[in-house]
Amino acid sequence: MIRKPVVLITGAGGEIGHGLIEHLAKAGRQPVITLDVNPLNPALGRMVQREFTGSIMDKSLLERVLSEFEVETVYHLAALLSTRSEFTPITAHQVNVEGTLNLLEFSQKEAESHGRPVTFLYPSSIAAYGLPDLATKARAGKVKEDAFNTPATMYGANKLYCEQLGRYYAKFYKQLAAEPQSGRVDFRCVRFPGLISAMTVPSGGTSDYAPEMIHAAAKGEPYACFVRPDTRIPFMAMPDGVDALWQLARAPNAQLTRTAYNLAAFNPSAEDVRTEVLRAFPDARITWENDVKRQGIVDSWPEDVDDTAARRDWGFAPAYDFTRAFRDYLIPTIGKRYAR
Ligand code: AKB
Repeated sequence: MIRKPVVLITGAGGEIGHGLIEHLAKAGRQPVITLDVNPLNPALGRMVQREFTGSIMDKSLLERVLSEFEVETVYHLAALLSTRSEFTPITAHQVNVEGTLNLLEFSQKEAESHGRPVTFLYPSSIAAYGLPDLATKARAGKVKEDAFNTPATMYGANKLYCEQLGRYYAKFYKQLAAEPQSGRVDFRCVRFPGLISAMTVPSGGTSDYAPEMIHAAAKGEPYACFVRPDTRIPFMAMPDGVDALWQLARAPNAQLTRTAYNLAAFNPSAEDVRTEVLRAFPDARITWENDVKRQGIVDSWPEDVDDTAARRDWGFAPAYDFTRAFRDYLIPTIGKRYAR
C-alpha cells in the first residue's frame, strides 16, 4: 500500500485548529488529516482529507494513522488549558504530558518508517513562566525564555516539561543506542501569549477574560471581568498565532538556535481591553468581579516577553498590534460572525 504524505493536526477542532486548517487549506501545499475527540464542524471537515475522531491517548488509533499516512509535519494542538487543568490535574497530566509523549513517539516511528525527519510544532504558553509576586513581575518587564521557568499551574508545568521532552527527542533520544536515534523528530515550539480569535470563544483558559469581554460585547451580553483592571499579560491576534506556527514549520532547521521561542505582539491591561471594546460597542456592559484565585494565576504570568530570538532566527513579525488587532481584525470579523 502506498501511504500518502500529509500534515497531521491534533486538537484540530479547537481555537488554533480552526485558523490553521483554513490557512493550510488556502496554502494548498499538502493534504491535512486531523485528530480530535469531537467531530469537526462540517465546514472545516470539508477542508481536510481525513478526519479521525478519537483521543491522542488511543495508541491503536495512532497506529492506524501511521499505517495509512506518511505524516511529515505534526501540529500537536490538543491540550487542556490552565483553568480546566487546575480542576482536573491528573487528567491534565494525562492529556497534556502523556498525550504529547504519544505524539512524539508516533512522530519518531513515522520518521523511522519514511526515512525523513518529522517536523513537530508544539504550542507552549506564557504559562510556562511563574513570577513569584507583582513587584517581581513589574521589575521583570520583557522576560527571556530561560528566566522564571517556575510555573504555578499544572498546565504551565505540563507545557514546560513537554518543551523539554521535545528537545530530548530532537537532540538526545536513545543517546546510548548503537545507532544514533535523535533528530528524527524536528521539534519546534512557540510560547504563545493569550490568543484572541474573532471566530471562536476559548474555553478552560485563564487569559480568556479578554476574548470573553469582546465576544460578550459583540453578542450584546453583559460581562463581569474576573481580573483587576490593571492586570497585564501578553496577547496576540489569532491570525498572527497561526502564521507564526506556519512560518516556524517552514524555517530551515540550521537557522534555529532554540527549540522553544517566545512570541510577543501586544500587552494591554484589562482596562485597555475594556476601553477598546467600548469604543466599538458603546453599549457594552462590562463590570469588574475579581476572582482572587484565577487572578493569582494571571499575576504569575509575565507582563511582557522578549521575542528577539524568534524575530532573529525565523523572521517572526506579527502583523497586528493592539489597535490593528481590534480595528482591522476583531471588530469587523466578530461583527459579521454574530450578525448571521
Ligand atoms: C490559558 O489561559 O490557559 C491559555 C494560555 C495563556 O496558554 N490561553
